[in-house]
Amino acid sequence: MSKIEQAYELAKERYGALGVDVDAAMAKLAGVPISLHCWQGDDVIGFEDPERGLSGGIMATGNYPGKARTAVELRADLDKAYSLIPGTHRLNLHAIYGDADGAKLDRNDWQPHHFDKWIAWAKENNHGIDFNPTCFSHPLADSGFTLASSDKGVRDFWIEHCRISREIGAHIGKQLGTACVTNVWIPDGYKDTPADRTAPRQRLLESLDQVFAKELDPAHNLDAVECKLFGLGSESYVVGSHEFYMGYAMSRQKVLCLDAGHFHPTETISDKISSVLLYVPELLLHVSRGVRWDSDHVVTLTDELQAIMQEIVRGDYLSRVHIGLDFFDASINRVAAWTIGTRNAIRALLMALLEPAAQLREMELMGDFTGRLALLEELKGLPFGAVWDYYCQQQNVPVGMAYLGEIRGYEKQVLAHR
Ligand code: RNT
Ligand code: ZN
Repeated sequence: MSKIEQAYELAKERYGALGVDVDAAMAKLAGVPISLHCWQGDDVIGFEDPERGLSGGIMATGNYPGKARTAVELRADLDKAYSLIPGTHRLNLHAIYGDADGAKLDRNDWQPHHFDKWIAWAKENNHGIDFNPTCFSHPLADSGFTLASSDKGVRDFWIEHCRISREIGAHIGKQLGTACVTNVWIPDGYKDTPADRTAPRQRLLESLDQVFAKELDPAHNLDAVECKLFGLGSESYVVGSHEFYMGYAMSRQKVLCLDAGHFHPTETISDKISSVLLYVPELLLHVSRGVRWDSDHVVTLTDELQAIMQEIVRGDYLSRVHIGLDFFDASINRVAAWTIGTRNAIRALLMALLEPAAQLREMELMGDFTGRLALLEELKGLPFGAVWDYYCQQQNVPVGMAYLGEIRGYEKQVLAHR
């Protein structure tokens, strides 16, 4: 027996004594896909025009060498990341990442067939795909407004883009046999105090109703909407606030997207999950990490990450929550950023699956809050790492820091030559 197996056997005994079935937890974990966001691979630039900088109140800082410049490079980088992450996972694509064989297309030129290479690649590797209209980084978004613009021409342009994006999503979902979650996020907002908070929200509501007017088969495409508190340059007012989209998703029965970095700094999304799922059919999570003004740091194993995964598991919501990631760090190796962030999300999910749920619930119902506190704290010291290592080995991915050696090799052989 290897050291990893020995440690695993001992860990299994410890968890077993609490009534936790470790093998069942790992089997369940293996069935949960995480949607990796393509945009970590090139700092949210896309393939329309590399000269067109990132706008929309989001920003990637750093100039670590080796970012992907083409769809072929991006897929190669993703393949590398997926090979270091246990399990089978999805890809979250933005519209600006269509693959038109290098031809320059503008925003509303993208059609479903421009994503066929992504679809073929996904089929080969068993990845589902999710999608996003790109309502930023474009001259018609320079005013800071898209779907909520006071200019009808601008509004119509973005309505059309969002409509096509849903069709692309449905095309992808149909081809892959797994529904594509198409998530609408827009940057619209004001830097300084608005005189009218109402009109832009009324316009956004009308635009969204137009975007979603055509019914699409939910087996192919699921519509999601994402709120935000503020962005760079939209510090005072964001049209698509939490209340706006919560109301929208509830009244239209859409998927609500909660981004962990889009709320007040001390506000957490973990506590929202069980509330909103009483009223919306499904959730999309953008698992991220806010640090001061930035909402998109690489996901680390924080208390909040663990709380999010605990909520999903404790509430038995795995079938109603789509777990996606959303961070972009251009100051470190981008393949490492994906790998570290995704492995952390999966680690936190495994920790949640290893909870002695029945016992904790029982204590709570009996009013034994002392016991609940004691057990929750004891769990933090259990040999969780031994189970994680064994899971990685079982899934044929590097155990522990060994993934970093692989990334360093890839950097030398591939990234350094870009
Ligand atoms: C921006 C939103 C949104 C984006 C992506 C690139 O604050 O979080 O999800 O990060 O669309
Ligand atoms: Zn997001």
